[in-house]
Amino acid sequence: MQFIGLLKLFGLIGSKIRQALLAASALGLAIACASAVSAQGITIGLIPKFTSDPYFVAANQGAQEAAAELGVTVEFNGPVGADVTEQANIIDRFVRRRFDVIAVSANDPDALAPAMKRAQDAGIVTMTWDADVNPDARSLFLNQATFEGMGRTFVEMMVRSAGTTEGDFLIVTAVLTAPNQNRWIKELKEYAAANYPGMNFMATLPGDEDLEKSKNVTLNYLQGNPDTTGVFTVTGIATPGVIEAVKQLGLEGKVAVTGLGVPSLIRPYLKDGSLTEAALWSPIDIGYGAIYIAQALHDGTVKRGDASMPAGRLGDLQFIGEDTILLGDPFIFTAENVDDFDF
Ligand code: RAM
Repeated sequence: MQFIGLLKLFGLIGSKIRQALLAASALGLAIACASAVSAQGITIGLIPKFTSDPYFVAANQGAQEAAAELGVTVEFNGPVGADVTEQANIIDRFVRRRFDVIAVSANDPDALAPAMKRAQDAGIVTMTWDADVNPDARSLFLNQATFEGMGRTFVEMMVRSAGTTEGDFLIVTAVLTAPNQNRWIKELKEYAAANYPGMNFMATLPGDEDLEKSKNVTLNYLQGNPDTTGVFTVTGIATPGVIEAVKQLGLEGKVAVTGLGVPSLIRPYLKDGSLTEAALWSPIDIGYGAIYIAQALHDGTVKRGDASMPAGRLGDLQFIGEDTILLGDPFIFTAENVDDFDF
């Protein structure tokens, strides 16, 4: 009886200490002497571009699911807004706490590379998911969809949404340094040039991963350019903001909007017809897959140049190129299917 009571007491103390460690790191305090390494399993730091986005909340949900299956600890921590300096600070804190793997979705491939290399020098495995850093600053990258496929998807969705293959178009992006958005923009322009040469790309404006800012840059632009045919939104959080701007100016039905969309953010617009389609992959699966890759990298069961690796319920994930693993194909949401998704 006494023994069980003692165990309970220790269990309680253990969980209190863990909570305190998590709270301290959330406040941005350096924990000089504490190690987050659990008795069993490795510790993985999962860093999103920013935390105030249901996309990244869902990624953490998938990561925790994988962590439970693998018996590892995943600490999810990122800046509230898309701030690369704060991402670097979080990496440095994870290094001091001697994490085993650091897995990042980067706001800037160059600015984050020095912190990733400091982690490598400390013997920590570094990897990326969703948005890459320079290849020498990480081992593997988990890409959500092929870059070419994304370029084609954006343009074909716009052709269907706008009902034309020509005109003047605006792109509203994330931060101007975002590696995945910059590559998608390059690919969509190349695809359009090859297939629909009447599409003119007039401007690319950053909404800085902020819904209100995405709305405001669109309002300002469309006030001066009301004959715009369509707006591409190449980051999830921008889409509702851009549609709100189009509605506010009474341009609905005249200026088409399409791009990436997180179902929970775009559902009302799909239902009221102001958005006909938007694409995404499963953010839950990208978080889940990232943790399987982190564990395999740590164990040495996957390396650059492999062909595939097993990732739990996702089955075998395929390599595309020697250091990139593919999650899958983007999925297109419409008013008919959006209720099937709960992220
Ligand atoms: C935002 C981020 C992320 C992107 C999604 C669709 O959450 O920019 O990198 O992949 O949108």
